[in-house]
Amino acid sequence: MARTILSTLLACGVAVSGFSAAAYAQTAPAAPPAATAPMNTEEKSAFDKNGDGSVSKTEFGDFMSAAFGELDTNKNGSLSPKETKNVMSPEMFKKVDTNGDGKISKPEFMNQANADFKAADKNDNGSLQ
Ligand SMILES: [Ca+2]
Ligand SMILES: [Ca+2]
Ligand SMILES: [Ca+2]
Repeated sequence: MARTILSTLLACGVAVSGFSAAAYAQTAPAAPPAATAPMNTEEKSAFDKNGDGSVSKTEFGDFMSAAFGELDTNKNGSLSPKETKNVMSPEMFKKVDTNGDGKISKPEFMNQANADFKAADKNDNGSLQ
């Protein structure tokens, strides 16, 4: 089963501000990919900054943007396979690196984030409940 960046980030508990160790619970092999399952409260609170109980595309984008910054440990504006080894398989890296230059740029990362959001937004209303 293809895992999304979202589910992988959640599974690995990327140290984005506000993100809690609760995400580590998701590493159990039986856990469904987060993008296809309703988010639990802990997951949602990491995204839902305005606390209205749903995750808007803006909130999701802000989270993923912050995640990119966290992952880019050498702050050169792109992600190397080394920087993403904890959250992405080599296959996923290749998929996200759409121009195949061996680095994930922020636009490439955000494109994938948008695709993940769309996939999770089953009823297409622009927010995740
Ligand atoms: Ca919200
Ligand atoms: Ca980097
Ligand atoms: Ca690239």
